[in-house]
Formats: sequence, C-alpha cells, structure tokens
Amino acid sequence: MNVEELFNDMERIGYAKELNGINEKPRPVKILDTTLREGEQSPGISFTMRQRLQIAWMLDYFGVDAIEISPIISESHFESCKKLIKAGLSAKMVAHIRTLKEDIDVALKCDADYVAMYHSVSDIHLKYKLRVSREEAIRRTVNAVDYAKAHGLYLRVTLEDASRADPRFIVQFSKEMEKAKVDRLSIPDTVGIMRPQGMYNLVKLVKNSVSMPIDVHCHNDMGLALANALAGYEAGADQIHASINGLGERVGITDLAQLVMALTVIYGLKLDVRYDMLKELSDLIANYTGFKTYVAAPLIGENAYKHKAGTHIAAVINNPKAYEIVPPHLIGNRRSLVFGELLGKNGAIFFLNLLGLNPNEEMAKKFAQGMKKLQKGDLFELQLTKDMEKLFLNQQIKG
Ligand code: HCA
Ligand code: CU
Repeated sequence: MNVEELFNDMERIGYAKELNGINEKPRPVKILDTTLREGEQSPGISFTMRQRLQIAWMLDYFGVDAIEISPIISESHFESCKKLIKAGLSAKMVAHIRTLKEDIDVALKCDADYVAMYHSVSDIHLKYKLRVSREEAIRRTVNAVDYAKAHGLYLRVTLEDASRADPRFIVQFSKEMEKAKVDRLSIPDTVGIMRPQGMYNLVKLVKNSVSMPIDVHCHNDMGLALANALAGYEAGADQIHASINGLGERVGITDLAQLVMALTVIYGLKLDVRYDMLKELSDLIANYTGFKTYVAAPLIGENAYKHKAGTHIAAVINNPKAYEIVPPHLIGNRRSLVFGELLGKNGAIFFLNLLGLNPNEEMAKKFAQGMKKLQKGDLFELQLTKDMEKLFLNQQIKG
C-alpha cells in the first residue's frame, strides 16, 4: 500500500469526514523538525556530531521542509550546524539562537542564512527569567532583528511562552516585529497549557494582527501537543514543529509520525514525504538515545498494530481496515496477530491453516478452547510479512 492507494481508498479517508467536519480541500502546511534542537533538550539526550549529521540526512531524505538546530550550545553543535548548512540539503537549515548580537555572529560564522531567534513575551518570564520590562523586551528584540536583517538573514522570531502572555502584548510585539521586517513568527505553547480552542484563538489573534507566515510549536505537558498543533494549523499556521518520537524539553512536543499521519488521514493532506520511513526514523532515534518508545505509542509503538481479541482477529483476517486507520506497511511498520486466551474460532482456523493443518470447524473450536486455558500473558504472536499476508489473508486485503 502506498499513499496513492490510501487516497484512492475513499472509504477509509471518508469514514469520519462528516462528523469531523472536514469538507474543504486541505490547506498545505510545512513541517519543521526540531529533533536536533528541541529534541536534544530532552533530559538525558545528547547526540554525537556524526549522529546529528545522519539524523539530518535521514530527515531530509524523508522530506521535512525545515530542520532546526542550535549552533550556540557547544562547539560540537556549532560544527554540526556548519557542516549541515554546507551540505546543502533540500530542507532549510534553521539556526536557533537568542536575541543577542553575539548569537547572530555565531550563526553568521556557520554561514546560516535562515535564523530563528526567541524572546519571551509572558510577564512571568519577563519578570523572573529575564528581569526586563515589556518595553525592554521589544527594544532588545528589535535591536537584534535590525542587526540580523543588516546581514541579510531570513528571520523568524519566536514569542516564547506566548500562551501565557497578555494577548494585548502579543499583538503589540507581533506588530513591532512586522515593522522591523521579520519574515515569520513562531507561536509556541512553551509550557503545554493550551486546549485546542485556546491554541486556535492564539494563532488567530496573531494572524489577525500581522500578515507574516506563522509557525506553531506545541509542548505536551498535558498530552495535547498534537491536538494543539492541529488547532494551530486550522487557525492558519503555515508551518508546524515536530520532533521524532516527540522528544523535547520535559515531556516533549508534537510527535513527527503522529503529525504526518494525522494531516494525511484525518485532513486528507497528501504530503511529499517518504511515509515508509516513519518507523525507521523512530527506531533510529530510539537506538541513539536509548529511550524506547512507549509500547502503546500511536503508529510506531510495539502494540500499534497488534490485534488480540478473537473478534478483532477475525475481522482483521477478513479486512484489516476494520481496526486499522493507517496501514502498517505505509509507515514501515508491521501488523501482528496475537494468539492467546482471547482467540476465537476464525482466528484458530487462520492459524491452523498457516501450519498446513487444514482444520475443520471442530478442530478449530478445540484449538480455541485449548488456548483459553493459557495463563494471561502466555501469548504467542505472529508478525505478518507482506508475503504472508498475500498468501493467507483474504484476497481483498491490501496493505
Ligand atoms: C525553548 C523555547 C521554545 C522555542 C520554540 C520556537 C519554546 O525551549 O528554549 O522557537 O518556536 O517552546 O518556547 O522551544
Ligand atoms: Cu519548545
């Protein structure tokens, strides 16, 4: 199953369309991956330079629009950033820095031409983190913007902690940025406090105040990072931030695989990416970080494509779409049937057939009954390869 087939399969895409209220043609949106910047802010994670270069090449091959990295963290980050800019990937390389002249100089030394500078806009950050007034926040940022612009940089400014800032100050700050010729703004929910409607309102507020394109960046402190990012998209954001396995400061941000598949399957947006690399990207990062993904993580978790209950197995053998909204092979994953105490007659027939035993009803029933005697957790699992599926699953099944 490739993505074309998925789109031709209107049944699958169309299922929840009416209730989800998605009637219009989806608006294109760009994806910025920040595994190398936000991801490396995860507690306990630090990539080697070689790993950073490999991750960036893979992300570029996968097809993200932009890759963010910070050259100011260490000498090795500086070198990584410089090497990646020199490599001339298709994805834009975004150098993430503070609103300081010295940081801009570092970005220039890397030969960056696209820079993202962040400055807090919430009173709590201005007062306790930076100890500056609102006026000073604008003055400092505009000074840095002028300096960066004088060097011909393409410039994004992030309104850090925008979700907790005074909406009037958000509007004022955004307008000052537009006046200073900033190219785009990033609107983050830095602490993960928003509900989707709140993120929608926040992005709309900025969109109604200025005409620059807008990024959204959502943290997952309440488990709402994906929902909020999608709300930001609905409000008109032009680029969404994500990281592989959702890595980032504290509990991280929007997960790349979830974002890509939600845009594709829920909104019907066909992205120009290699969908079948999603699992591989996740595995790569799990290997490099030593942090395995949660077993029940959507799409790429160990359990994402395991079917266990007898009724589920019976349905999936007949047609996987009964319980799968994203076909596993599309994202480089595999489907598994778990044979355990919940096995039913149809699952038993399927399984005995695999063993070449040509079961009759009686035999299958007995087998299923025997399985019920298994202790909970005494399972065996059959991971289906594409070839096995062709051989054994119902003819109508693709995927
Ligand atoms: C941080 C800030 C940031 C910036 C986001 C952005 C946030 O962690 O240093 O530049 O779009 O969440 O506010 O990650
Ligand atoms: Cu962040």
